[in-house]
Amino acid sequence: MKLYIAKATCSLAVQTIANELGLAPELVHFDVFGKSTSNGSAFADVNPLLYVPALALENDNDDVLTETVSIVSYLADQHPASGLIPRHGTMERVYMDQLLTFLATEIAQKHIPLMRKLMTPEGIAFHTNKLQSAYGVLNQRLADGRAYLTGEQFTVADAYVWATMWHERSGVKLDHLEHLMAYVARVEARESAQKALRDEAEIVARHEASLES
Ligand SMILES: N[C@@H](CCC(=O)N[C@@H](CS)C(=O)NCC(=O)O)C(=O)O
Repeated sequence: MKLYIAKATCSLAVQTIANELGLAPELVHFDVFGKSTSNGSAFADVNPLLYVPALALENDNDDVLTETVSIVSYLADQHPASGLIPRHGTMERVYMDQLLTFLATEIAQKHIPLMRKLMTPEGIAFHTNKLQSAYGVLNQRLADGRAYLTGEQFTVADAYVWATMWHERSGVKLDHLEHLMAYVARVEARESAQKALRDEAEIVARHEASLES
């Protein structure tokens, strides 16, 4: 498999889940601003919208998966014993899908126009407010002392939250949400997350060096 990633983006969620599962997809770095890839391929052929993550399965159909939620769910579903996602057909899975949709729409996508500095003052206030409320919901869930969002088991949702903690780049104050901040540190301390950061840094450095030479 080839996993297309970009620096400090939601692709870290997929890397983390792959690491949890002991998978080692070949990483390809996409430079979001310069539009080049670390292997010289045209990313538009992989995903015409130029969004990471994208996972090229290299199966008989050359399937390419996009959408963070779909990719992490697909990987975890291949390994049900990992406990990274509840099984299809259960209420736990319905609640997990609900949570993943919430993370994609109320958190990840709310950050992006803020980070890109594309908004009017009214838009900034609107998105900031929405993000603080959404993170407040997560903080409230964690207030009972649970280690992860759905209990003691680390799941795809936790990887996704960690990978999209972009509040500093968005200028959204979250320091008052103490359960959330302790939880994010807990996720970041996992070896799967640390390896994702190391692997990302390595391929970004290699790509940058190749562009300079
Ligand atoms: N709907 C996609 C969106 C992914 C997305 O927003 N990716 C960002 C990085 S987190 C990206 O590739 N941005 C590149 C760009 O905007 O040009 C998903 O949920 O996976």
